[in-house]
Amino acid sequence: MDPDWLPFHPHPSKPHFTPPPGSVDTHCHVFGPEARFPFAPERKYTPCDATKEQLFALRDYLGFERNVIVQASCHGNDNRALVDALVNSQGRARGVASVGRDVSDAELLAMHEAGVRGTRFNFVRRLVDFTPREVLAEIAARIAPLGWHVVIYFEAQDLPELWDFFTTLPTTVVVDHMGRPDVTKPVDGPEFKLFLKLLTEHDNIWSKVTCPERLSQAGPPGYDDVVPFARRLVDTFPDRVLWGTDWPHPNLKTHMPDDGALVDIVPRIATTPELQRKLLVDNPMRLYWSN
Ligand code: 0GY
Repeated sequence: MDPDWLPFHPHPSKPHFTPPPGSVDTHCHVFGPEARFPFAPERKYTPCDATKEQLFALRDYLGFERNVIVQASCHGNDNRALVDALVNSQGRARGVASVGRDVSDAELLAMHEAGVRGTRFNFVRRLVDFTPREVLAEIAARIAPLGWHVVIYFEAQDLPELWDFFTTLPTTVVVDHMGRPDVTKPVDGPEFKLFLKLLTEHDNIWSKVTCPERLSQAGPPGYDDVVPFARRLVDTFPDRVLWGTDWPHPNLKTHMPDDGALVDIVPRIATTPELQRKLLVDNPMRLYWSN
């Protein structure tokens, strides 16, 4: 693993908040194990192993029932570790894969069988090499008939340039980590307003209200500066938001979050039992377990 790699928290606290029955952690990853599922040669970082067994143990410990495992860039378009986790989850995990234009229809179908329901387009330059938009559009058109959606990962300053591409995608579109806002700017400022406008004008676009530990300047345990951004999204678009831990938290440089403390942020961003149920159960079940 990279010399400055921060491994995930070895002993997270037990959350005070009890997730409603059937809760889904919709953003988490598996890494390797490298000896069985080597990392991709084109990767931009080399993490520690983070296995399916460790992920499922954390799921149970935190009081969740299901996972959505998102292909991480360190595995490139090699989805074997992801698929292995899905098929060994007793139906309790779905996946978001990463595919290239060379993927065959048979491979897509096999991934669907295993539990994949989406593909991820990553626009964060430190994580992936550039893929031309027409290639991504071609992939989106191929996965749409399967009922899959597209997960997009980008940074807030790039939204204006990416807007036309995102708004012409033919599927449901899920934005990772609230479009990575700069939370030192006001929640009512022009940058986050543009992101709210994206969801207001396009009802096929959803947002994950994830990663306070990645976005915060205030830091743990409360990540107070991120809460208003997530809360605004949950209040405004209660049927199009998802929550996840982001375990095992790749590429954090300052600290490793306590996953139990992350769960305790949920009632601060989804402030009623109804909003909590939509965020943790109804929305993910509709998107990942209905086909
Ligand atoms: C995340 C965030 C990051 C990494 C990846 O695919 C990835 O490698 O998504 C990041 O470094 O911001 O969602 O896990």
